[in-house]
Amino acid sequence: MISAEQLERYRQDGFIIAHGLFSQEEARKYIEHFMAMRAAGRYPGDFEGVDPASSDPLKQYPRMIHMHRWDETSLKWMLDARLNEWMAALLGSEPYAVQTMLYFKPPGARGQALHQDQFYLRVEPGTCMAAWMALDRCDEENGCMRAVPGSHNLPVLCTQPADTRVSFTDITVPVPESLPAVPVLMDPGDVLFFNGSVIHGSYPNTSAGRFRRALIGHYIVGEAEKVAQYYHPVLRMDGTEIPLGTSQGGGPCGVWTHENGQPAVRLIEPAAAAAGPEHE
Ligand SMILES: O=C(O)CCC(=O)C(=O)O
Repeated sequence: MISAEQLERYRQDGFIIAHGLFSQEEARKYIEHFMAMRAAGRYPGDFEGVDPASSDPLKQYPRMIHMHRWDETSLKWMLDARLNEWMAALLGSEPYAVQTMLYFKPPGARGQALHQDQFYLRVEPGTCMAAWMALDRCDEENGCMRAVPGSHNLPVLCTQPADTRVSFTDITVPVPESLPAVPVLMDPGDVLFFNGSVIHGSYPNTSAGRFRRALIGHYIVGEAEKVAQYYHPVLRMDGTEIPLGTSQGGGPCGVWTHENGQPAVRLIEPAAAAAGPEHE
């Protein structure tokens, strides 16, 4: 169960690791399951964000998206009571489940540039929540997650082109030097929870032979009325479907400025900001 200290940490940073929420043995079984599935064939969404003409290691191990729509193991994991209990404690009520993803991140693979999930999910009202479970030990060498503490109350920021030599996605959000994205070190079975405003991403896997596999669920707050089209159908945590509306992209986005010598964010109209893709 989540402690008062962990809740306070989440309130301050916008993210928290539930250490050992799943066992190392469970993580090992998920690795076996998804590696076998990856080897067995192709799935919808495989090559989104990956140039199939390149020699990118991600071409051999593209991430999987929305597996819960066709894989029972993924569906069961997404709705697992342990994830629900943590998110209900962090959010104040049970979330709805909208997405699963499996990142293989083999040695040599690029990372994913810093971004905010709410840019893609467009939850209204409220925000989204990620449950990011490490299947391998994740550290700086194999491109662990990075997150900016305290970014959880920011609005959706305006995006910029990313450096695609180190990121397989092509947009990013800038962060002031005084707000570094800190490495999030995790062991197999640990779950990182973070809300939709938290600026996060990862650098390349520079290890010689270590994968950095992660099983990821995206959820939305229980009071939400709308989410972007790509994330429908929306499921309650008992697996039943709940009809929600569809949100549209656009609207003002934030740019960094300074107030009293501290970084602050000012909202500008979307015409002045770069357009982005419709989903992650
Ligand atoms: O695993 C990563 O490197 C990034 C994952 C991510 O950005 C996400 O789950 O939203």
